[in-house]
Amino acid sequence: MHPGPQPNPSDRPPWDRAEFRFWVGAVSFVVILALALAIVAVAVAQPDDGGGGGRRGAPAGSAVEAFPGEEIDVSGDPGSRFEARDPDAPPVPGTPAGTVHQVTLEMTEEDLEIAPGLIQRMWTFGGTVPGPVLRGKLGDVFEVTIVNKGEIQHSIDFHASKVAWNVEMRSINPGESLVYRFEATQPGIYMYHCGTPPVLHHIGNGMYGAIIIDPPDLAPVDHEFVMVQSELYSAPLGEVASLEKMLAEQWDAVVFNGYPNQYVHRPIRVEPAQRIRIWVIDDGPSENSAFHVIGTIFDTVYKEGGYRIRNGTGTGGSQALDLQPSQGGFVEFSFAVPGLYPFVTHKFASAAKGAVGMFQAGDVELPGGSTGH
Ligand SMILES: [Cu+2]
Repeated sequence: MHPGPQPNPSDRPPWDRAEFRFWVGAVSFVVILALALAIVAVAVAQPDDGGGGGRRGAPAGSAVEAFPGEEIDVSGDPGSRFEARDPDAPPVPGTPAGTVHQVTLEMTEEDLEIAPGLIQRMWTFGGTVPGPVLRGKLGDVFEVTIVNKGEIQHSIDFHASKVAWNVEMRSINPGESLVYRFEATQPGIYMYHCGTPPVLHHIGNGMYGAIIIDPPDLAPVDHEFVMVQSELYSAPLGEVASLEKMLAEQWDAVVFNGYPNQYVHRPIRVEPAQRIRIWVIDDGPSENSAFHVIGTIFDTVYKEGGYRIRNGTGTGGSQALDLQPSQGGFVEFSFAVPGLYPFVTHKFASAAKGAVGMFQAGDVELPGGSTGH
């Protein structure tokens, strides 16, 4: 059987020739590759900030120039409406052990003035940075209801608790709430914070606070204060700070209770010879603390659940309470004579960025610009 005539290749239309198909394929491949590279380049130039806004399009290159942001003027004066955060510790609970503390913490995303002239979008517990200080005794139960009023997921992690990370500490969606219940079994001052990934971003944007569980034999004092040390990361008006800036450890300020130098602007009034206790916690997220009060010596230091030295037991003096992020304790001391007594983290690069406060012991003149607390 004779086969039929074979078609002559040159008789085919041009788009059906092997040579033509090869070149169409090659050109398509190059175009698709170029498009893919362009998409990758744009993605790298605009790192995702974790879903909360933040600065975009930071140029690559020098780490310092990558985050121009807003300047924090730590030496600037706060506006006339500024109110220093109350530095007093919550009162020692007079309730019997086993008391159930029912607390509701709304998790919000709102614009706050975090430094003189700087308003930015912060993520909060209870509308403030830091969140409220909680306090209880051994055996007390905390029933904390978190309510997500924000636009992204949040959660809470109490370092004072022994609970399952995947249960109580789970992230909840906007509009949802969760009850986080735990019993206080070991004394100390503990950090709490949002644990939603990236955790660094949620802590760095304001979601942290402190809870005090009193040691059973806590001595009475004349004044009891709380200082939460943390870093501030600046961002343009109404935006959250970028995760990249936090990863690079480029904080713009280091602060006690959320605002640079606030107790220099509003010194804390005490009297000479009064016994003073300061609970201190380093909520970071990344910088350490060497808490020091200028002009006195600590005779009692309690750090991470135990006394290092204790008044009247023949031990020496202490000059600084050293804390890594998420560590805490308290110091006790008095002022010998009337005067002004600054307190700092003795890591002076941080003190120069806002981690300074002032005690006014007795009726002494305040520096210019200070008004007393
Ligand atoms: Cu959060």
